[in-house]
Amino acid sequence: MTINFRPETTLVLVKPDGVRRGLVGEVVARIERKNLKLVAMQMLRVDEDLARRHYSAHVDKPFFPGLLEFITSGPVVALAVQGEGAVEVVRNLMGATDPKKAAPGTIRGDFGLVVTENLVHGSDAVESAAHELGLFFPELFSRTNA
Ligand code: D4T
Repeated sequence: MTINFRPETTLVLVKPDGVRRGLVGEVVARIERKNLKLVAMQMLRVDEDLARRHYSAHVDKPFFPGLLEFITSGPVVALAVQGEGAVEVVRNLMGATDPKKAAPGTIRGDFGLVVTENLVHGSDAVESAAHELGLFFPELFSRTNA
């Protein structure tokens, strides 16, 4: 089975801190009540290879080693989320990268405190969403249906 990338589709991760703190349902509920559609969902452990692919833009950043250790530290929940403007809508639901600056009412604003444990990931553009959906759901999303 494959899933079409249209309507616009984005990748959301509930990161290891979000899973450890029991916030999977909270994140899913916020996505659903926004009337976005959940089209795939999987709990998995991110290994070092997947982490390096997913965070390839950050390999040279000083925080990369810590980021690698964190994202591989426990299971994550990957979600494929669909709807008009899904990429931007999800980023707005999540709030700013640094939870200290994230507005109250957003996921990071309501539940996060430090940037190294910011609970969720959402693709930052339609193009990166296609790439990331292929990484986390290779059987469902491939470049051929992008
Ligand atoms: P992700 O990619 O997790 O959705 O986060 P953002 O898109 O909002 O932010 P990002 O790509 O700039 O950062 C990726 C990831 O690295 C962590 N991080 C970030 C960190 O540990 N220390 C830092 O100083 C920064 C800037 C948090 C998110």
